[in-house]
Amino acid sequence: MALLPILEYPDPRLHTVAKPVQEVDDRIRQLVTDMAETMYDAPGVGLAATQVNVHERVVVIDVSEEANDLLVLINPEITWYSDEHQVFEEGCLSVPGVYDKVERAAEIKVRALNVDGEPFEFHADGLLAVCVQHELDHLLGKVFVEYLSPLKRDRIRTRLRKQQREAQKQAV
Ligand code: GNR
Ligand code: NI
Repeated sequence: MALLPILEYPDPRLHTVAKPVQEVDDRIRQLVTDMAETMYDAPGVGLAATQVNVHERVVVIDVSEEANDLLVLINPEITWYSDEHQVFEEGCLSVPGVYDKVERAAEIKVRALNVDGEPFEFHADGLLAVCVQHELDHLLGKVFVEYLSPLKRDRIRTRLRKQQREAQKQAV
């Protein structure tokens, strides 16, 4: 078990495009275990491998109230998007302290592999649909602030850079 460090915007590694997992083996299962521990510790409702600097298509999600219903998505694909959209106030563990509205499909269908390498499919709406789309964006190297205006994004970038400099000074 290990907590993994989370990359923070505007780290350029967050824009890496993840590769498909070739084989769901013990290495991937260990990554899933560590990612789940990191997500619950944060705490967050999702985490993409990209955020822990592993550029393979692995996601963990838990949107349950009790944080006891782990969903593991390996090589996930969204196979259907509803025409209807919803606006949701999003946050991201890689963009600490920033929350803003993002419009996405209200419902989706998802296909993925589980930790045994078996394919499964599900339908998602509400927070789960938001979260799956947010995490799959991470795997494509996209962070939610890229949906905001260039002005907002610039301000966020400047603010986070300053925060990171201050934190670095504290650490020395
Ligand atoms: O913990 C998280 N909460 C959240 C809230 C609204 C929309 C998306 C999210 S995902 C985020 C965790 C995270 O950064 N995942 O990549
Ligand atoms: Ni995120």
